[in-house]
Amino acid sequence: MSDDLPVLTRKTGHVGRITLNRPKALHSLTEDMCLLMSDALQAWKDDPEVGMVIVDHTQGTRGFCAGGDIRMMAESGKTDGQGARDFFRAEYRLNALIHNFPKPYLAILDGVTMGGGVGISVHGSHRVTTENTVFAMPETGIGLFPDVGGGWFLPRLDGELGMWLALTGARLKGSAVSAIGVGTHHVPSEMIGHLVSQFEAADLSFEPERLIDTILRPLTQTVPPAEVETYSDVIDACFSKGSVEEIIRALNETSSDWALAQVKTMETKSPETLKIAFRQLREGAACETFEDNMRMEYRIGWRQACSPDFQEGVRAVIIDKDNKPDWPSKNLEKVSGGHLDEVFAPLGEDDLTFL
Ligand code: QUE
Repeated sequence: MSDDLPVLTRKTGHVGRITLNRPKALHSLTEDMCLLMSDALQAWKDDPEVGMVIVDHTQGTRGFCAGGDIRMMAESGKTDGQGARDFFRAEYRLNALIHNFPKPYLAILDGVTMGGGVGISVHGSHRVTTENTVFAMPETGIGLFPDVGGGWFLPRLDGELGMWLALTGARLKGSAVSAIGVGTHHVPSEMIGHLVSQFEAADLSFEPERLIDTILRPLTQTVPPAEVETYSDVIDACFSKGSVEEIIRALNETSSDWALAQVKTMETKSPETLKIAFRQLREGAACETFEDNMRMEYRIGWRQACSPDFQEGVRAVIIDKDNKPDWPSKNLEKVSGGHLDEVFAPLGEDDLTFL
């Protein structure tokens, strides 16, 4: 193991350890990081010495994983977008590997967990949150869409919570992330070191699931309902509508200040990707397999890599940081169904295949 790799992998006891190590970019994922993680998981899948996998980030650094290599993708999108597509392919294959991983896979979300960071955690069996967890799927704010399996897990959260998260990019903090089921266990940050040591010292060769549960239980706090759950009725009534325009109309027709604030937030997002995300979540809800959903997302990503909205979103939020995108797609009315059909169309020979 070399300390300067962007992902550190090693076996300690019966635990396969993956530690994200790109602190300057809040551990956001590059294609190399996805490939390193995939190689480790492939090796550990059938390794009898490995009873579980733990994913975390280097101690003393901020963030669990802030997303993907957005600057690279935007640069690539200025030309043919091939670099972005190669990244998506590596990342989505990793997401599927985690979804299908046959052993306990525990991610420690002790910091910012957005986009790509959600994709390497939410599809595993165990997700530990702490008071430092900040969760979001913020992609519609940069002209991307809530990928990494968002089409799969978001519509499978309670009611229309996932549609709300996708369209507003809302951030949830601390125990709220476990309250809505994105996390499975809420543990104080100061106990994480102790938690990992216990896994490392455990004999996981027999019934690892039960032993992991026994270790986690005494450190897990019961969590109060998330504040957003106060608004479940409004969310379910409005975000269940048949289009983004109808959702906005329904929110505007309520007398709730909270609902109006959601409209204001959605008005700052890319109109093109609001409509893409809406259709992605509805189609993802109907997908029978995770792989079908990822194939859909790869089709979208393939086109969106070269979208002018993506260029402008990255300029406004990541590069210039003025947070004032002037979206080329203009407004919801101008984003046609025909354009969406093109974004979602099969890629023929280029369709994503899973090994
Ligand atoms: C949407 C995104 C990302 C984002 C902000 C968004 C994303 C991402 C980052 C990010 C944040 C801090 C860093 C960094 C990247 O921000 O994917 O390198 O230091 O990686 O609104 O999708």
